[in-house]
Amino acid sequence: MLPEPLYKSLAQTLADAEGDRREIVRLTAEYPDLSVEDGYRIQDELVALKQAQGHRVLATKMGFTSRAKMKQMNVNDPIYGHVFDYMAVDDGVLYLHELIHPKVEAEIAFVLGKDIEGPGITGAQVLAATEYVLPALEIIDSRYENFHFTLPDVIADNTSASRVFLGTTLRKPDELELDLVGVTLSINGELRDLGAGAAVLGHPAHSVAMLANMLARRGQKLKAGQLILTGGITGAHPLSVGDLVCAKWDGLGSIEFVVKE
Ligand code: OOG
Ligand code: MG
Repeated sequence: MLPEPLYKSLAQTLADAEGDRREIVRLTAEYPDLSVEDGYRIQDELVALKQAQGHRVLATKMGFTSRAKMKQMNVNDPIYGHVFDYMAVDDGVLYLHELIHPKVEAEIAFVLGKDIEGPGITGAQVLAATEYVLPALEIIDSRYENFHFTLPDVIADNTSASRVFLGTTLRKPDELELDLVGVTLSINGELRDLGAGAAVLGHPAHSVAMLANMLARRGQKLKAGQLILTGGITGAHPLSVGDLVCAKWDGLGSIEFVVKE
């Protein structure tokens, strides 16, 4: 536990780093005892701060739900965070001057048709409550130097949430075998990464179930209409000016964007 006012001031430090596009040293360098619970308390303050600025939560996101991501970032536990409305990009252009050191990863997103309240939620219950699924490319942009962080740090930093591109192909979950949906991620016509839905906890619906169960521990639930990113199927790939990024999902269409200065 940290002294109460520190949660807010650390959230402000992270928000300032995002606003100033400046890397900071991970919080655990100064507060080595920071716990996962502390991380979520700071994240809560960050959400409150953004909402006070007039921003809205657009989606809830899961992170570190695939082996590819856990291995890449050297962590073992799934985490959740929030994607705000200002993070959605809809003109196919990612501007690097707005960001620090962004990376792209391919995901599958869910939109719920019914509320889901844990604990004890299963993937089958999630699928029964899902209105549709769609593809998403998440842009993560850790506010920490070189993406160096521990689990409490990255939770406090809202799980590196930065931008999102949502696909326009919506499918009912029973129209696809989501675990078998293949995805390819190419940059400048060159295949960079690939995977299948099963990379995410065996099935992306398990990620939503886990989120519902994690939220239940904090007395929260998932609501009808809620958008959820289930976590990177592929690893995350750094971006440079001029890159043309194209990802394709079997049965869920594709998403393309260009990276500009
Ligand atoms: C944290 C974000 C993780 C995912 O899909 O695994 C994440 C990070 O890798 O910086 O969004
Ligand atoms: Mg992600």
